[in-house]
Amino acid sequence: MSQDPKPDRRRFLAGAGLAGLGVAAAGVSRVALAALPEPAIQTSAATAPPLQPKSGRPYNPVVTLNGWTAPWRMNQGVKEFHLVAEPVEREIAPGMVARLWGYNGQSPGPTIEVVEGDRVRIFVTNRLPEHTTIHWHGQRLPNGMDGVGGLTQPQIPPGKTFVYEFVARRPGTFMYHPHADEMTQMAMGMMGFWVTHPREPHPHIAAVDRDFCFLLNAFDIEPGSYVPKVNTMLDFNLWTWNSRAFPGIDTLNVRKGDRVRVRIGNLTMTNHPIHIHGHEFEVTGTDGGPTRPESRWPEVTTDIAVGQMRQIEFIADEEGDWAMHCHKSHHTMNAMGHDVPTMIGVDHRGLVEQIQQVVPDYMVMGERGMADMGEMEMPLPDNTLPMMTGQGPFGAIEMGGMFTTLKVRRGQKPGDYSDPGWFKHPPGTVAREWTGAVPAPERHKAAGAPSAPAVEMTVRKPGSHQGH
Ligand SMILES: [Cu+2]
Repeated sequence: MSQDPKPDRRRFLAGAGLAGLGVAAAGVSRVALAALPEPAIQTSAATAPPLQPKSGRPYNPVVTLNGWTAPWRMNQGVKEFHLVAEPVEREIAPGMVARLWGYNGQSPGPTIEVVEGDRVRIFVTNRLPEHTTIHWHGQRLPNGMDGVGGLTQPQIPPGKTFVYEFVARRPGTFMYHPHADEMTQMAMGMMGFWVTHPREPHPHIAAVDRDFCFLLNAFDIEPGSYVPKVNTMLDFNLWTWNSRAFPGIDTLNVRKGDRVRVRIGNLTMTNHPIHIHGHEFEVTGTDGGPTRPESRWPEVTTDIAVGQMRQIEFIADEEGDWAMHCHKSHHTMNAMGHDVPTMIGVDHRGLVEQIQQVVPDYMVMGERGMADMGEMEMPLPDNTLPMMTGQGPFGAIEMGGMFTTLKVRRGQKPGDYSDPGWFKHPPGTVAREWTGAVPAPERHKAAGAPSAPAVEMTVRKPGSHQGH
């Protein structure tokens, strides 16, 4: 993990404000007072360590998976942020870079963390080729600050800076995204996370040891290209957490016994059942705020619908490397041609390489199923991720997309978010091959057959499938 916010040298002067701020305190230049907060720019897709608050009310900061928290400045009691909407380059996973739109150098933009009751002022500079706005999803605020272009404000033209200002009235988990040419701008990756921490201990908000957050998003980027197709409605080929796909998503590294909170927001166009192995969790918060304790129940998968936020919490009391993923299996794969025929039972050795010389993104299922694809190094077009990939301590993990690992370790120090490596299983606790006798199944004897004939399958599934 490394935090690498490079302060941008470019300064923005509020021209109209210069005269009005003439009554500066001695020793503070008028220019300094009039200048907007310098926008911090992030160039790295690594998970930044939590940003401990140096000013304003204290709180326990979150960790944004493959993201970071925006720094702020206090200006006469107001927390000031500066977001710059601009084209960015985002590494989706090692081996693939996407040309997206985002904020302050990355997609998603930085997480904004404030405390209940804070007055927040956000300068938004538009460096996109078209107008934009920011909608503060889920917040209680004056109607004119809601960021719906045409309805509650004029859109922010290219090159201009607008100011939003409101009090963060209720604690909880929020998101921000444009409400201007929304389909295009969200398909291009414009979004960010917002956390409002409680001002004082809240009966429905537990103190936690680790507090993670990320957004669910999705892109349709043709193999070999860099820019998302913005008109795709459902058939995306890159299912991402904070614009990262497995094996590019960082692991959630926790100490055994930690109370862990994970905040997830969904800005894709479909639902995602998020599943954690080895532990039960409770949904402790939704879009509307913290849930009442008597309304909670234990579960291992929670569905997060479009535009929703969920806060889940659990005690990480089982050591190991636990899978954490979307349970739609098409969402744990990377760019796949959706119109590939099923080829189980068909011998097509050597054919793929030949066809790919003519049709670069041609892919087929393996003849014995899909698992072959997790192991073999298929010839791929440039800037494309393998459909199923990742190496674990026991071989190919055969995943992509919305998949990562929750790593629970006894020895993980409080505040240490670094990757502890693979889990070392105690002797005798790993599934192993049975080497004793294997009796024939009873049902074959009952039917009078000595053994069942080997099943030969030749399947061809025509047509493309939409809507997953
Ligand atoms: Cu999903």
